[in-house]
Amino acid sequence: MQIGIVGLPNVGKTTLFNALTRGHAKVERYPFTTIEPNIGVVEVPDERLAKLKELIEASEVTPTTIKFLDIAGLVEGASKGQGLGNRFLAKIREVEAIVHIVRCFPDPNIAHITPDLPGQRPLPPGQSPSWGGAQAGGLNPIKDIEIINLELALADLEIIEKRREKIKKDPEAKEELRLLEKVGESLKQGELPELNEKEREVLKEYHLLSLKPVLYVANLGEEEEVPEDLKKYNAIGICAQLESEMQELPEEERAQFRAELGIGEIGLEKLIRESYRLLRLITFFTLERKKLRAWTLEGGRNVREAAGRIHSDMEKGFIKAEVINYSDLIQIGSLSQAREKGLLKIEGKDYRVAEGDIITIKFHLTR
Ligand SMILES: Nc1nc2c(ncn2[C@@H]2O[C@H](COP(=O)(O)OP(=O)(O)OP(=O)(O)O)[C@@H](O)[C@H]2O)c(=O)[nH]1
Ligand SMILES: [Mg+2]
Repeated sequence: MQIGIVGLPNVGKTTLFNALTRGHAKVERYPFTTIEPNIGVVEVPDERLAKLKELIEASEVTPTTIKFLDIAGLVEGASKGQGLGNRFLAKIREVEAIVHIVRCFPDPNIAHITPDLPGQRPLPPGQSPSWGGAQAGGLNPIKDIEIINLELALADLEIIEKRREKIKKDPEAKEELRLLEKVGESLKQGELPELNEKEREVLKEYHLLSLKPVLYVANLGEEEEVPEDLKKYNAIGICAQLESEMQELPEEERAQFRAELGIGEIGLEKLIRESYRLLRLITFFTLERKKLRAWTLEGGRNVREAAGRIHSDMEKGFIKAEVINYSDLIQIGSLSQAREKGLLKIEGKDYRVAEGDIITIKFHLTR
């Protein structure tokens, strides 16, 4: 599972990335600090792993991970080549989901790159209008979100246009052409098209950014709360700076620090959990020779697709799967008893994987 972090320049993308990955990627007061994308892997906390480990006497436990990709800030006109972000839009085409970070911290020392806010400084000669509107401290989260989403939509429209040109004379591609037109029309209206499963499948190969699930994250100052108008985006609030500073502390001190500041929930765990919920992700487990492992899957996927998460050979050569849910296993107390009682179910490729399923894939090698 890969999640791309997007947002305007200087909004705290890398700060959040560092907090998530305990990394030390470069963070500066100035926009366009990140040029080459930062990539980091985060373990997903899951209490069930410890319980399962004990129950099945696992020798090795591997939590599931999410890969985060932190790219250069996007600016107005990015899809047309402004700024640096456009070069890296391609990088986030491959991700499964997007974390869209929005600046909500007021700090007059950190430029906020957003165009046409009242009172902005005039452009210095030779500067591109897309980021010349740097205005210190001003906040306008909704406008910021709209700028980014427009750029994502424009970048998608370009892909759709290219594809349409290519297939417009192909009599066999009529349906696809109609679908592309429908999607294009919606995006032009600033809306998301309503798509059925089949249509989504057809569109998958274009990796359209606008169709990816998005988690909006308000990067708050220490005193702020998520602004009212961001609630319609289901935004969650996090103080990236504080979270990243806290990563530097030893574990014991971190808890104390939190208590002192009155921050109850661990912000990063909240972010990961919310990502799961909003992106409708589920966790399933595998157990192979006492090696327990957790995996991430989009909700609604079938067990053959789950097999593909583990290895493409398993998906290709899928025969069947043996499945028991975590809650059933915990209740019954052991795998052998579960087997005796017939609670280990044999499922075919169309079985829809449920949250907490423990799965053993039977497959043959197709090569
Ligand atoms: N006050 C405050 N400053 C923050 C917060 N998060 C980030 N910053 C500061 O904002 C500046 C930009 O942070 P970065 O993490 O580099 O931002 P970015 O979005 O990765 O920027 P680009 O890579 O240039 O697009 C740095 O000076 C950070 O210390 C925050 O929550 N509060
Ligand atoms: Mg950065």
